[in-house]
Amino acid sequence: MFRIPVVLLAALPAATAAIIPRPVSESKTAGTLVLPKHLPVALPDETGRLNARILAEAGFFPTRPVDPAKSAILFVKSPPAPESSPEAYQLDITPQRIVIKAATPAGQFYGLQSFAQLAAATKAKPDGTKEIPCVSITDSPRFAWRGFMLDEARHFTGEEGVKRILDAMARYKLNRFHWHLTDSPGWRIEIKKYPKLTEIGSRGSETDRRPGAPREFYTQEQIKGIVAYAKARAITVIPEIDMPGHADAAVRAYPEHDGGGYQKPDDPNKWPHFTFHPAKPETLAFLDDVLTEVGALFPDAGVIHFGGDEVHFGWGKWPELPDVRALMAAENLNDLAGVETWFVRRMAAKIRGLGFKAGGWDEIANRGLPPGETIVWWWRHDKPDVLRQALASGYPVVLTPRRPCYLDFVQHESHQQGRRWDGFNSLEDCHRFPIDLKLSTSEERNVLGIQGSLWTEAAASQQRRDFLTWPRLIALAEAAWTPENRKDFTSFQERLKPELIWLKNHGITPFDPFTNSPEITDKLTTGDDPDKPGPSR
Ligand code: TNX
Repeated sequence: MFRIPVVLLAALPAATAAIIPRPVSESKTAGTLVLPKHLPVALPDETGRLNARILAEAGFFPTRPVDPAKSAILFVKSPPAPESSPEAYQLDITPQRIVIKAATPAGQFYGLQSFAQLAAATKAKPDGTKEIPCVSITDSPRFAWRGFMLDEARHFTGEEGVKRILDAMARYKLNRFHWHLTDSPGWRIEIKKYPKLTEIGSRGSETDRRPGAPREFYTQEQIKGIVAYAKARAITVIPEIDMPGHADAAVRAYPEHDGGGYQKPDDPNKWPHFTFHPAKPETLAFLDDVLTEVGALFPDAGVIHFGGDEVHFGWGKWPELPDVRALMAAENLNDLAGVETWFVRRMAAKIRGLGFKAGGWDEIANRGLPPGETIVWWWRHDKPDVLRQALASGYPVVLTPRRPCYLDFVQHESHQQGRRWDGFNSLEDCHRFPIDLKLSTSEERNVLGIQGSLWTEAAASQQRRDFLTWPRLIALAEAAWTPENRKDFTSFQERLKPELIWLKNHGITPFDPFTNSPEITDKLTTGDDPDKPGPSR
């Protein structure tokens, strides 16, 4: 049995270490390991300081040993096993030392994170030493993609908040940060060739439409810093530049690229310039230039997400545009869906030409894009056939259906602000996902993984964004990592309790499902939701 705080002891089943996400296998081995507070440890150089901080949080002051062979933690680079994930690790706590075996820096990092969580749960003795029961943990993720999407366009988070998120993601072995950087209210990424995108397009938010609102965006230097910060934590940052819809902010800066939009009867500001012009050569060249700069900023992303969602809401003006008419005639396109397909193929080809896979929301799944070079994000939970068809066509799919993966949905029946759609997204729903999809073995092979997505129309403050994200993102992290036969919601809840404190110590105040802490709401006009049938909320 592990030594963990007495409050938790009673409820935990045997051989459940205080680790989230729950490892694939753990077995108790003989003896205990006694560790001094001043832990002699030779840490891998690249991430030495970060790893030292992680150990410090677990109650140790790491010191460099004179003889590296005497290190309390031994990092062993094992050869990658053919069938195993590159993120796999083995953590052995023996009476002599801790041994972390992994084929990659990510695996090493996860082994250390698991050890740190486990050690943090072991109380120090009065002399500062910790006595840790020996254990052998073998672990690897169920899914390669364990993600979080942040919508920066509706309300801006900024560098400090993003780094806080990345720290917490790393703790729960989440490895993809999908950065929704552009949308109708704001453009958040500096593009050197088109400075007005940030001079004009970055002003304002969902709830602040003043043309003179402050600019909120990331400079290219900040982006490089955040990408490196993420990389040190085994997280890949995936940029999203949404097109041809959700383009109002860019079009505000460069009206010559306007493809028209739609007018909401109750709000004339929403969103009359929703689309980029889908057929004008200058607009296509402009988008090519934007994607080229984006590609250079995210060299390791592997995929550039180019949106592709909800286009038909805003294409009403397309038939009036001479370039669209000319394109339809030249390419034999019968309708606007054909124009959309043409545009999607055109931009996906550009992205592939830059050396990336092209990623998009599930509307791109039936446009004949090459499965080996395309990634589909399934989001329309009410269209399971779209998921099935995408998987059957061979597309790798990221699962982020509104139910239960959208974090702008409410998480407790008592909550008043946020979305509902045939119910809401409870902590348990997040943890349970994706079993109810009944994925076949062959379907699951094409599922890249799971992602929690935070849309921020109804989240103007950092406090509210944190409240919506946590702790549900931890439940999704366990859903994405832990195999079905090791998932247990009761055990999860017990292991979650100390994490609420960890989050608070890191400047994040989560919803507390155990006390049903008061809902954190923002004063705002509620967000745009053109896709939802019937009354909006
Ligand atoms: C749909 S998800 C959208 C977003 C909204 C979200 C609100 C997707 C691809 N499009 O633009 O923010 O719903 O929940």
